[in-house]
Amino acid sequence: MIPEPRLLRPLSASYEHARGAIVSGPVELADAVRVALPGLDLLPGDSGAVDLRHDPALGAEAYKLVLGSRGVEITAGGRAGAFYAGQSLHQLLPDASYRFSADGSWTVPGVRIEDSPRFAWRGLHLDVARHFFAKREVLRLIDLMAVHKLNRLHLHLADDQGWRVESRTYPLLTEVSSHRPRTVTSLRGDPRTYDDLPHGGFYSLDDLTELAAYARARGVVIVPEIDVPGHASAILAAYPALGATGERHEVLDHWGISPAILSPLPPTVEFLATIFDELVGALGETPYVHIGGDEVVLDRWAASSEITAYRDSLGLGSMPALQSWFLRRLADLLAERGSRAVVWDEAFVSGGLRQDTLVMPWRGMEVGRRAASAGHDVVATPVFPLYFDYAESTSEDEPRALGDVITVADVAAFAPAPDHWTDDERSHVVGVQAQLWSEYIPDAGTLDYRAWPRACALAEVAWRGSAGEGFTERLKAHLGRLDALGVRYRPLDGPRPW
Ligand code: TNX
Repeated sequence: MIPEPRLLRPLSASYEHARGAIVSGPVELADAVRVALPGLDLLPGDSGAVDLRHDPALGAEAYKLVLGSRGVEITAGGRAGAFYAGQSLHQLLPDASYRFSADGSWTVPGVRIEDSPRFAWRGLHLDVARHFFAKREVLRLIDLMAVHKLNRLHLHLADDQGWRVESRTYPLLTEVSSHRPRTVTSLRGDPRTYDDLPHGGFYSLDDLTELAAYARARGVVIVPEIDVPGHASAILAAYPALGATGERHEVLDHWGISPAILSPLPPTVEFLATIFDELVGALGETPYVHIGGDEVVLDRWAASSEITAYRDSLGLGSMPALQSWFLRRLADLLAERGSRAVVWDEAFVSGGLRQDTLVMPWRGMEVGRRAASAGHDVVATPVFPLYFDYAESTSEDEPRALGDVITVADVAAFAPAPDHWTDDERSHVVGVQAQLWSEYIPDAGTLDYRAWPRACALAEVAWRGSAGEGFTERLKAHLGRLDALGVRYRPLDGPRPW
């Protein structure tokens, strides 16, 4: 199984799974099991092959599962635990159970499982700004995350190259900023572009509502990101007055760090407050909102007399201090809306964050350790080995990617909360997340190829804390499930299967 359960004991009796098996127990838990096994026509009923019980003493994501001649007994701490018990049951059935044509009658060896996750945050980040992914592609990614007991989908909704969500208050964000033109002639064929073609797309607020509900039913929380105050060219193509200079920018047609930056003045804060209202309104309960804070070029703040005067009026001594003040202001607004802010690590380094802000150390775990020892919760996100936009080998047959190599084995060897940290530092590591930046992920096929099977290793580390015994062998067997699911993963020995 991937991820491997904490405790798994074979039993001598076997379990016979029949088509149309009845699931009984508390309605919400039974529903979760049925959602976890979508192709198998499980039916609700008073007593039957799969029997569920709620045990509040278990954690919400914890479960016990016994498969034997009396059927399946599941004890779950909550809906998520029941869902994960269903996923584990699914993995105990043959690979064919993942096909829509599954006929649903099998005999499998009995087993007893007791399971719960090591980390609360088991995430994948998807950059829908550089290349847009259609709603149905995101729904499918949620399905695949659920199979692997991953539970946070971080959607990077805004960057220099595109704004990807409807705003009813600021309609130009989609009219102007959700698409970018063909690359300008001087950059055609430059490695800072992908294919020089026009590109666009966005989710309506109703799409977000649908995504959030679909995700929630599968234990996945959507974490929206609006990256500010840098990475803001797309916003400034629509509403230039929100920028430091007031000048109009273009939606960028190439990658890299742009000097475009939002102003920290009150109109920008009001704009973002409205965007947060719309996001939280559409997503429903939104425990986390990511506000970026990475790769900010502060030159244009320093060059603005209005911004300098504003900084002085706040009694702040430097532009980095003003940036911290700005991000803290946004985190306060989010707190009023019931959400915690999440930031990339530069925002921690410039100081002044709210204590409850989560930090994502992308530049390496040393800065993550500093954030943890300063009392911030940390989600491990270092480039190596968690940037899944990077290639898996130097073969010329790999699809075009960023330079470095990150293998499945690198991911499996990763320790999110290293042994040499203090207990206090380790206790602040709430999870681990891989990043799918999409400069070089232009479509759903390449997304599959970059994500899988590296995300299987991520799931193993996120669920268990470290890869369990026999991971490589279990992964080889697990690929049969991905085949049945139609995932265009990267084969272990090399570039591409199709
Ligand atoms: C750095 S990680 C970025 C992204 C790029 C990525 C490419 C981070 C917060 N910023 O804007 O897409 O590298 O790997």
